[in-house]
Amino acid sequence: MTKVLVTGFDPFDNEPVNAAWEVVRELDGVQTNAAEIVVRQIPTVFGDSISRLYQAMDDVQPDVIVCVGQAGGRSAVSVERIGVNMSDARIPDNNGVSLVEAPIDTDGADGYFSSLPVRSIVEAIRGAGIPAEESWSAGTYVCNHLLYGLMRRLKQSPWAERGVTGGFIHIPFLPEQAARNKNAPSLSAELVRKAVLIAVDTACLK
Ligand code: PCA
Repeated sequence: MTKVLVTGFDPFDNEPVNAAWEVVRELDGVQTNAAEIVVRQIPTVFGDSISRLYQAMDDVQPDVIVCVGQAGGRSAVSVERIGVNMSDARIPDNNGVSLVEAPIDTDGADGYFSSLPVRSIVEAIRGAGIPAEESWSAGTYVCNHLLYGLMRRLKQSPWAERGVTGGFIHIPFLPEQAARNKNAPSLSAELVRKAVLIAVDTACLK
């Protein structure tokens, strides 16, 4: 059975909930056809988000890692292609830190691609009747920061030798959030949870 670490963030930017956490929190301990899921929460904080993820990876020793974040304003489940070596935030993180044009790793590569089967995941989610898309930008806030940190580590020992794969999925607001944010699109937690499970199984079967 493939062990999958799924993460979601705590609320940020004055929202009382984070759609990603509401969706993934209920997946802890769930077994699918292909996977055994362990869920961890990640703080919406530069730096700490990456160290918390690394801690979770060391504890759980997963074969696959799927990080999930909220992208208010997007209308589909967005499977991210790449994390870039730049933090440039419109709003401070949950520790009050604002980063502007700040490299994540001054010696690091410009970007790292997700190693999830992005195209197959998007097709499988759409096949289940849930809107999904490939995305070529995870933004320049904490989600991109985490994706960059994840993929940088998966290139290193022992993760690379073990063939551990990972990547990032952005999700729209929940309906209750869209009700407070004028004209924002939304998807229900149930649908997005189904999409995340499809992503997990598709990643495990590849
Ligand atoms: N979304 C933010 C950070 C935390 C989250 O859920 C982002 O898109 O960067």
